Amino acid sequence: MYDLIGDIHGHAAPLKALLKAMDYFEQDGVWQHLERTVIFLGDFVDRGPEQLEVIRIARSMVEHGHAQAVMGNHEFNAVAWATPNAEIEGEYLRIHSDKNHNQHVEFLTQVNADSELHEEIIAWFKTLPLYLDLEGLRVVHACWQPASLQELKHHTDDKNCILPEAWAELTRKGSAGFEALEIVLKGLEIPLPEGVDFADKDGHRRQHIRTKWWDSKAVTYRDIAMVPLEIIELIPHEPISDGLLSSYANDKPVFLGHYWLNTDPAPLNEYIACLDYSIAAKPPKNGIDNRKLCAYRWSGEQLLCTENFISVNHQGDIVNAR
Ligand SMILES: [Mn+2]
Repeated sequence: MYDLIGDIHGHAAPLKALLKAMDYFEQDGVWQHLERTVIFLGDFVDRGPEQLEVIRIARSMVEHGHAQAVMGNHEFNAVAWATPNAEIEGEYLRIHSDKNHNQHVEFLTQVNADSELHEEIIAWFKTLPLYLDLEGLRVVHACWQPASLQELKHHTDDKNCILPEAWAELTRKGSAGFEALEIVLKGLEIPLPEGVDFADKDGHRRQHIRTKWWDSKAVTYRDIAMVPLEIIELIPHEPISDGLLSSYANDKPVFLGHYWLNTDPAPLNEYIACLDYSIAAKPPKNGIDNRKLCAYRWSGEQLLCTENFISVNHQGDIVNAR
């Protein structure tokens, strides 16, 4: 059975502590368990201090059959950053802007950009599937939406890995493949009703909101919006237009990462669990440090429960274990 691990973002020490807490052990450089295997939810890189060690641990587990992994938006971006744009001389599939560079600079420094190791890691990222549909459970970095997964079938092989020739199309803003990939790796955004917008924390006017797409009870835009508390009042309490959401079929549990939660670990609902508890967030200036690396120990159950979460903090202490 599977132990699912959320976004790590270069924090190897909590990763080892979490593996140890679940009775995994390292043998000949490969972490393993006698009866269980890991599924990583993506976002191995960017931000944290030990990104190469995180990749070494995850990759060796995958290559020796002790883990599976899906691609996160940060791995997708890392590949696009390193891939020349065949149509524009000197450009890359992910533009080397200051903003994109800042987001990726920790990785580029640690890996020594353009080194052999960099190339090798990018090659490994390309082997990560966009999602896993296994017996009894599903795994995707941000959003399980059948229409988007269907669209992505045009761009992936039979293991759900991006085809070599599809990278250019999937990075082309506005293409059907790009839009589908955005949803799957970064979550579902929906447009607000005609004429409604709000200012985000940087003062930018926004006409779209991130959604809690898993909330099948949400009726209004405000119910479904995933926005900071100070902004929620600006989102209208109007019924969401038809066709913007497709509620999850609730026929199999789904595991996600991506959402930087900072609550106590618990499923989002009986069928859906997010395991990203913000291990890579900045420490709070005051108040309690709630940053955790989180796992869910799945043993075949169809209804997810809080008792099966286990997480560690930056000190490697187990918090919220069963
Ligand atoms: Mn992510």
